[in-house]
Amino acid sequence: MAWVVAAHAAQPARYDGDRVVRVEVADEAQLETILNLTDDVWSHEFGAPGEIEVRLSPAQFAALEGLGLSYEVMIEDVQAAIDEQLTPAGRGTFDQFLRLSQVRDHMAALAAGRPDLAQRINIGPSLQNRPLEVLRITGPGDSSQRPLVWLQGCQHAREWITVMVTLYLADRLVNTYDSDPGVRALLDRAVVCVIPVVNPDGYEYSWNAARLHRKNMRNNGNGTLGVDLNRNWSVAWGLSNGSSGDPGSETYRGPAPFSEPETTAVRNYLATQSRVAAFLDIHSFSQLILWPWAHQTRRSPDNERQAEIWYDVCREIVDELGAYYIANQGNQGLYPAAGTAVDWGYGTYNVPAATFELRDRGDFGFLVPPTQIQPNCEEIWPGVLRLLSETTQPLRLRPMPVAPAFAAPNSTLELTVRIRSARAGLSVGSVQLAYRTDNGQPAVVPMSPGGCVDCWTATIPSGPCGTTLGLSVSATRSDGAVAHWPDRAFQPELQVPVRSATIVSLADFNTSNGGFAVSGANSAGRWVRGTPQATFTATGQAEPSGGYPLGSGGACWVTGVSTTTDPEQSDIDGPPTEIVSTLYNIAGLSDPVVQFPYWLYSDGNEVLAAVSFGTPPNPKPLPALPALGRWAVAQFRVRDWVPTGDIARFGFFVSGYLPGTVTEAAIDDFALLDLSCPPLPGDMNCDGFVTVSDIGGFVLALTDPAQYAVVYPSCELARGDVNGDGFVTVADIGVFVGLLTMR
Ligand code: 0X9
Ligand code: ZN
Repeated sequence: MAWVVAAHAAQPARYDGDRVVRVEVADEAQLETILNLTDDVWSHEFGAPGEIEVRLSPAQFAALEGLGLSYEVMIEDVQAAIDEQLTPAGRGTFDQFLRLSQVRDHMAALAAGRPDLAQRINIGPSLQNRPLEVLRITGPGDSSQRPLVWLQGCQHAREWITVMVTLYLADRLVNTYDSDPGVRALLDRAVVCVIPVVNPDGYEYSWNAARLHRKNMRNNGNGTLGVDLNRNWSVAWGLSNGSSGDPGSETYRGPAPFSEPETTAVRNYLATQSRVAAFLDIHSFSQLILWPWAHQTRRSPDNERQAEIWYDVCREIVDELGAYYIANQGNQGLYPAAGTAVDWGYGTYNVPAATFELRDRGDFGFLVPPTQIQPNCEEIWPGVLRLLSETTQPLRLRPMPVAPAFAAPNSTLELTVRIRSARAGLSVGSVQLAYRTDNGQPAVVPMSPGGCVDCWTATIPSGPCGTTLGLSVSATRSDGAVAHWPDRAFQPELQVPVRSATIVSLADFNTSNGGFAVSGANSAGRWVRGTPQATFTATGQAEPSGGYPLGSGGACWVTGVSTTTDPEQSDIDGPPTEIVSTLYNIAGLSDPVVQFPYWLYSDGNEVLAAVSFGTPPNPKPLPALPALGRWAVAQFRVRDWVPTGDIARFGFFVSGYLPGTVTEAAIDDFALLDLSCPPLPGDMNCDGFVTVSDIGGFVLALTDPAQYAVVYPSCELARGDVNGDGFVTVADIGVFVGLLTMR
């Protein structure tokens, strides 16, 4: 390998004429041939048949050409791309890649500028005796008991963008504390520790000697250099499926867990902290969010919780092209990796943990140009805020199954929230729902246990059409800890429009597929349209007894119709099975909502995830739907998910890997609704009420309809037809006066 030699040379290794090539391989033999050609593999997912991205020297490239495989050149000249990386895109801090010394200077400046918020801590040294510097960021006061979120970048030397994004997160937290009340509230209750460069020796080496160096700088004694720090952590360390015992390998795990000072320093520092609340390990590239386990396909016992949080984080992160990152359990989203930081963070602290893979999707790979630094920083920021919000409250509150998208006018709204806490201690009266109409005075009602496990529920009046209900829940644990939903740091209340819903389209799946089609390779338990056949496990009902509503529901989409009473017989076993809708045109709708009853049963922490697509191929993940083991109705306000564009597409994904567990899902009565308020007779100025302020409009409607249209451009003249005879005439006066005096 060129860079091993370069370690001892004065000049940096050069990659003139090297290419990064995406090769199509039809079988294992062809894959093997490519892997024998080079061990610098750039792609994160590869297998045969499929594609693999590799870096090839001119000689290796010539050899490839001799093989007759089809390929696509991603980077024409690796050295030119490297040179491009060194050309700043502008004069700002985040318009260029910073050297280690500049990163340290910037951290020092942040700490010096705001000693009340940021503290620089050396948790090192590294193997070559460089300080491992952490910025510990938190609001004034005693922070020793605050939940701590760990953000680390650059375990892998060549992943330069991770240094910049991680530094940016620290910078923005410190610099917006004064101006952003959300950031202030967060930092007043939590500690954020940021370490932009876990592998400073390797990072320096990638600047000085070998741009594409990955590992640390351990001299392995046999002429090879470096341990892969992300295979050196203790959880699942040493597995040969996902790490290597060969010192020459790019995934060499080292001689023992925590053999390296860099991983050891992180472990030792966190061991001194009272409450680790989340762990984020930032890498590049591929635009992925991967939660544990990385080392095995088997879901972790907390898979549902991890999925909930990381889908939420993922939804906040949208790149310039409008594309979302993809969130997945690590081993399914990528190859297996053993001894990783993410598995250690989760395995040790039992908290939300993830590997981020930042930009890009493979055009430049590790060599993303400086013009992408700033956008990458900005797109990650809201995701990290969301992570901080969800992991630093003492209790986790979540609407069930999802937040209501609307409330029917002059009716009632039932709200259910699930509240989970590390400790018990919620009693009746300790959970309260505050609600108000528009900006009126809030009323407070106690919520009572019910609806689902750990759930609390309350029913409130909705109010007149056209108004907005503001909802918020507070829960006080017996030890005094208080948590709010929504998180007060960001949003004082959930805004629910009070509107009438009209059905734009409804697919009941009784006689047709309703525009949905199956895709994906799953064999057992694939989606199928049919009439479910109840099955039961020891803990609940796996497959529903029929479509929704029970009794007269007919057929629906279900993940395999059982033909026996064995719950294992037609459940999902394997990778996700997927149904995707036809395209829906939502252009003319004022406030589209999708609504569907779903069934999800799991005894193995599986989740049902739905995605909506704007204009394909930019899927935005919807919240993970909770597995309730019964029919429940979910609604989504489409404009929350597809903010612009006329075309939407919806999909349902569900998977069930865990051996010996049962996972079943069903979808029925998929409806597209539109929200509006029918015109209120006599409400001539469209303020939602009939009052004396409507008299002017009413008179105008009678005497000068054309002028009425000018003065009230968004109101309908027909509102003046209060007697309902189809015309606005003097015959309406009596009824109008009656409406006024009634109020
Ligand atoms: O292999 C790694 O260490 C990470 N990818 S990278 O290209 N940045 O090296 C991924 C670690 C997490 N892996 C899985 N979840 N499978
Ligand atoms: Zn990496």
